[in-house]
Amino acid sequence: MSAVCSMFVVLLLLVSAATVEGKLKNYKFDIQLKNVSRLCHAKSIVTVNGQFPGPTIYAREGDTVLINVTNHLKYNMSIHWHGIRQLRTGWADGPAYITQCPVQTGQSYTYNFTITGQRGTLFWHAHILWLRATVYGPIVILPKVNVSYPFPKPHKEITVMLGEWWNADVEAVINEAMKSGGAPNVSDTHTINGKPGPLGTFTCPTKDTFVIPVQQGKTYLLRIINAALNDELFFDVARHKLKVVEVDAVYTKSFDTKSVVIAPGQTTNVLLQANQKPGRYFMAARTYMDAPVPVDNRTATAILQYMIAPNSSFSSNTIAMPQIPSPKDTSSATNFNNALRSLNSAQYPAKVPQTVDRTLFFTVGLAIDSCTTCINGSRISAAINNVSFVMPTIALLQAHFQNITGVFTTDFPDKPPTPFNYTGIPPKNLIASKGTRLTRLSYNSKVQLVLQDTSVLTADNHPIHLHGFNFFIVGSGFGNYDPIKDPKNFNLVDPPERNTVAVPTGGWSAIRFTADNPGVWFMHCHLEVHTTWGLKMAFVVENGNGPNQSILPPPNDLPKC
Ligand SMILES: *[C@@H]1O[C@H](CO)[C@@H](O)[C@H](O)[C@H]1NC(C)=O
Ligand SMILES: *[C@@H]1O[C@H](CO)[C@@H](O)[C@H](O)[C@H]1NC(C)=O
Ligand SMILES: *[C@@H]1O[C@H](CO)[C@@H](O)[C@H](O)[C@H]1NC(C)=O
Ligand SMILES: *[C@@H]1O[C@H](CO)[C@@H](O)[C@H](O)[C@H]1NC(C)=O
Ligand SMILES: *[C@@H]1O[C@H](CO)[C@@H](O)[C@H](O)[C@H]1NC(C)=O
Ligand SMILES: *[C@@H]1O[C@H](CO)[C@@H](O)[C@H](O)[C@H]1NC(C)=O
Ligand SMILES: *[C@@H]1O[C@H](CO)[C@@H](O)[C@H](O)[C@H]1NC(C)=O
Ligand SMILES: *[C@@H]1O[C@H](CO)[C@@H](O)[C@H](O)[C@H]1NC(C)=O
Ligand SMILES: *[C@@H]1O[C@H](CO)[C@@H](O)[C@H](O)[C@H]1NC(C)=O
Ligand SMILES: *[C@@H]1O[C@H](CO)[C@@H](O)[C@H](O)[C@H]1NC(C)=O
Ligand SMILES: *[C@@H]1O[C@H](CO)[C@@H](O)[C@H](O)[C@H]1NC(C)=O
Ligand SMILES: *[C@@H]1O[C@H](CO)[C@@H](O)[C@H](O)[C@H]1NC(C)=O
Ligand SMILES: [Cu+2]
Repeated sequence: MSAVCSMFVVLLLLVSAATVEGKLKNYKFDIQLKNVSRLCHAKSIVTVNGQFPGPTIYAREGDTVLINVTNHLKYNMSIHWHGIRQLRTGWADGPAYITQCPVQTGQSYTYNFTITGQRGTLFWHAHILWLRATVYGPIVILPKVNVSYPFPKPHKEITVMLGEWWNADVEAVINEAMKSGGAPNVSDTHTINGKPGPLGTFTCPTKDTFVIPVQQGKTYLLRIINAALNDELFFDVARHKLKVVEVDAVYTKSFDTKSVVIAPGQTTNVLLQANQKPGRYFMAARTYMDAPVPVDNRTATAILQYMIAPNSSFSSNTIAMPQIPSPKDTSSATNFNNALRSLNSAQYPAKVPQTVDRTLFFTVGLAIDSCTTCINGSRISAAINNVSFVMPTIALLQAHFQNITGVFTTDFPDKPPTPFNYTGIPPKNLIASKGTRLTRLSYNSKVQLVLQDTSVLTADNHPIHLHGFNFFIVGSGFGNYDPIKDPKNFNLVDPPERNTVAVPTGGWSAIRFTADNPGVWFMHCHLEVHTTWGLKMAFVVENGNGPNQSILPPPNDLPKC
C-alpha cells in the first residue's frame, strides 16, 4: 500500500514536469487548515490547497508565473518564492512587512514574477510567523525548451523536501519561548516529503514513509530542499554515491560525495545511479549542529526501492542503513561546502565581482534583551552588528517607493560599532540595540560582505539568506576574519553562487554580489528562531538611471496594512 501510494505520487510529479510548456504559468493557492494524520495522531495544520507538503510550481526559465493566493485562515499570510531573483518585482517577493503587507483573512493577492536567468530547484514557503513549518513546496525551474542540462539526462526527477515537524501548534511553541525568554522546544521529528519514516523515536504506520521506486541501471536526479525551520541537515543514501550538479538553482562543477550537508533555505541537486543489488535502501536526514544548543536529533528516513519482477523478492529483507555523519561532524560539513564550485562554463559563466565598491563587515550572533515578564528578567535575542531588527508595521518597500518617512532609517552600521574578539571572550554587556535600520546601496554597486559569527552566549551556525540576489561565496574560515590575510585566498574564479550561505560556527563567510536589482531586500538568518529573535536587516537598492533599472509600480491588488 505504502509503496504503491508513493509511487503514484512520484509518477504524478513526473507527468506534470513533462507537460510544462508555454510562457504563462497560472497557479491557485488556497491557504486553509487541513486535518492530517502524521506521527500516529491527527492534527490540524496550515496548508496550501489542503496539501502537505504543498504543490510543486513547475516553470521554465523565462516563464511568467502568476499565483493567486487566497487566505482562508485566521492568521495573516504571505508567501516567499525563495531564491527567485524578482528583478524589479520586489512586490512579489513575499516577506511580510518587508515587501508587502500580509494577505489578510478572506483576501487574495496574485504574485506575478518572471523567472530570468535561473534554472534548477528552489522552493516557496510562508514568510510570516512560524507558518512555514507546514506551508512549503518545491519550485522546479526547467531549462528553456530544447536546452539540455550540463550533465547526463536523468531517467527521472524526484523532489526530496526535508522538513521539521512539531506535534504541538508551532505558533504556541514560539509564543511560549518569547514569554519565558528561553529557547523554543525543538521539533518532534524531521520529515522527508512530509513523512518521518519508520526510524527514530516514532514508530509510525508505513504510510508515513516516502518511497522512491527505482530501476536498476538508471540515473535519477534528486532535487533536495531543506525546508526545516531550525536545523541544518546531513542527507545520505545507503550504499549509493551522490553526484552534486547544482545548488540554489545554479549549476556546479559535478563531484561525488557520500553525504550532502544542506542548511535551511538551501537546495542541492544530485544524480543518483541505481547501481546496487536490487533491494531496499534507506535515505536519511539528520541534524548537523556543532554548537552546544538544543536540537532535534531524530533521523528522518525514506526508502529507495528497486523495482523487481512481480512475485519475485529481494535476497534480503533488511533495509540497508546509511552511515550518516554524526551531528557534530564539522569536517564532513566543511569538506562538502569547500568542494562546491560554480560550473563557470561559457554558457553559464560565474560573474564574480572582481572589484569592490562597498565593503561591509557584519557580525551575526545571539544577544540578550531585557524582559521584565520573562523568567530570568531577560530574553535570548539575536543581532547583526549589534542591531536587533524591529519589524515595521507597514511594508518597507511601500515606504521606500512612496517616500514615507519615519518607517526606517538607512544608517545600518557598515561594521560593528564596538570591535571585540568575536570568537573569544565576549564583552560584558550583551544587550543589543534595536532598530529598523537599513543599508543603502547604489544601483549596480559591487558589494563585499563578510559575515562573522560571534560567541556571544554561544558560537552558533547561521544560514544567512539574501532576498533579491544570488551571491558568490568567495571565502570562509574559522575564528576571526583577517582583512589582510584572508582576501589573498579568495576564489574569484569559480566560487559557489547561492542565495543562502551557512556561516560556520565560530567562523566567517565572505560573499560578493552586484546590487543590480532595485528595491528593498531582506537579509536574515534562515534559522527561524534566530530571525524571530532579530537576526535580520534589509538593503535598499536605489533605482538606476537607465531604462528597465527602476522598481516597477506596485500591482493594484497589493495587500494593504
Ligand atoms: C481535526 O482533527 C481534530 C482532532 O482529531 C478535531 O478536533 C477537529 O474537529 C478536526 N477538524 C476538522 C476541520 O475536521
Ligand atoms: C483570486 O482568487 C480569488 C478567490 O478565488 C478570486 O476572487 C479572485 O478574483 C482571484 N484573482 C484573480 C486576479 O484572478
Ligand atoms: C504581471 O506583471 C507584468 C509586469 O511585470 C505586467 O505587464 C502584467 O500585466 C502582470 N500580469 C498580471 C496578470 O497582472
Ligand atoms: C525544439 O526542437 C524541435 C526539434 O528540433 C523543434 O521542432 C522545435 O521547434 C524546437 N523548439 C524551440 C522552442 O526551439
Ligand atoms: C514544550 O516542552 C515542555 C516540556 O516537554 C512542555 O511541557 C510544553 O508543553 C511544550 N510546549 C509546547 C508549546 O508544546
Ligand atoms: C534562566 O537562567 C538559568 C540559569 O542561567 C538557565 O539555566 C535557564 O535556562 C534560564 N531560563 C530561561 C527561560 O531563560
Ligand atoms: C538525542 O537527544 C536526546 C535528548 O537530548 C538524547 O537523550 C539522545 O541520546 C540523543 N540521541 C542521539 C543519537 O544523539
Ligand atoms: C503472482 O502471485 C499471484 C498471487 O499469488 C498469482 O495470482 C499470480 O499468478 C502470480 N503471477 C506470476 C506472474 O507468477
Ligand atoms: C519619491 O521621491 C523620488 C525622488 O525624490 C521621486 O522621483 C518620486 O516621484 C517620489 N515618489 C512619490 C510616490 O512621491
Ligand atoms: C580571540 O579569542 C580566541 C579564543 O579565546 C583566542 O584564541 C584568540 O587568540 C583571540 N584573538 C585575539 C586577537 O585576541
Ligand atoms: C550594543 O548596543 C547596546 C545599546 O546601545 C550597548 O549598550 C552595547 O554596549 C553595544 N554592544 C556592542 C558589543 O557594541
Ligand atoms: C494582520 O495584518 C494587519 C495588517 O498589518 C494587522 O493590522 C492585523 O493586526 C493582523 N492580524 C493578525 C491576526 O495578526
Ligand atoms: Cu542564525
